[in-house]
Amino acid sequence: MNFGFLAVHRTAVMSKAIVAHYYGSQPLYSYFIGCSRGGGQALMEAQRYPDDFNGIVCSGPLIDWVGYTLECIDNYKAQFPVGTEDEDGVLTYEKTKLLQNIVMDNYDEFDGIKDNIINDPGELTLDYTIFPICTKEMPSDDCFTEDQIKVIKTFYEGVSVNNSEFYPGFPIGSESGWYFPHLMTDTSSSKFGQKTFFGAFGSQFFRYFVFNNPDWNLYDYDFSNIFRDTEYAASFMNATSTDYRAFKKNGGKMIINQGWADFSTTPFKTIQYYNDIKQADSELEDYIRLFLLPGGGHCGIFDIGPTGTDWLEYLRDWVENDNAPEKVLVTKSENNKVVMTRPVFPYPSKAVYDGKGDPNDPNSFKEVRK
Ligand SMILES: [Ca+2]
Repeated sequence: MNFGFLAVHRTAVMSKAIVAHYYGSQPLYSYFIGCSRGGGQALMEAQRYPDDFNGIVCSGPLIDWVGYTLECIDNYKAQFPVGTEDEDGVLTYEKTKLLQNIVMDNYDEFDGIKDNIINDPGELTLDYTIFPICTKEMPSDDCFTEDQIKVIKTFYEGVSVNNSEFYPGFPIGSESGWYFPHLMTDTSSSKFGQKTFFGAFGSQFFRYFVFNNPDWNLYDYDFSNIFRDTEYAASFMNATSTDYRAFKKNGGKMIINQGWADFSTTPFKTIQYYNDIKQADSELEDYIRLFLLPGGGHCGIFDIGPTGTDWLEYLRDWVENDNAPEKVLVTKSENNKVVMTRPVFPYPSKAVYDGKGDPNDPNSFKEVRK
């Protein structure tokens, strides 16, 4: 329970008591900012303890632990289909580079700019015929084996249970981040009995949160039991509630932001969830807004596009001055110098290039509502 939802709440209560004791008065405003697991904590706070914070920044959130970890396992099984100790992964580092190059050659300029950034992966459908297939006898550096295509498909298509999507896969443009957590064999993971970071992450969740069984083996698991098996773990781990009535009533404000090239918490889940909470309250944009960051990685890791901005300042202006964020400027820096600035708009709006201006200048983009 502490890890699931109580710890942040208790920390907030204690911190406010310390502040009040030291300064002699309660803080005027309290803010929370968190990414990944911290993004999940951000949602949990707004859902369960809507009095704790006036404003919350939720970045790249891990919303649904069950779906996320099942995807980790599904991807892991695709990459290591046999499960023996000496097994090499199907998709190699070199092939992820080839994959990135082919994807960028085919989709980068769809948004009008050749910059390795896919502006809106949600509008694209991947055509698998762009990937050259090796003949059985002739594996080579510039083609994929059928097995490698299978891994790639698993990553893009997410995890299905009983033939329907259980958790969405990764977008076009996120490939450069795939290798490190999902494919790279790593000795710090092998002590958990899996070869990769995410393999370990997924199986540890099932071992200790779902089954309470250290011998649980991901290769033996029948996915069709997932709903029944995870009901209890989901009840305290998942931040999937769509009920923000109390947070809204208290005047709470939340900015959610999500990298479009996130290789860990897929943006498709964040968008799905945002659409769900929007469905629950048509006035959602009055107090919760989502910003999608083209080329943004996971919490600043493997960013391709511009993601630098002061979210807290936008949030503070919203909470304290009632200035809702209509447009956020994000920057990309090289050697401590800003080389690119672009605007992002609250979803479902997006920034679209005007086709002629300097692509590093925010004035070359206009807001288009989907
Ligand atoms: Ca582009």
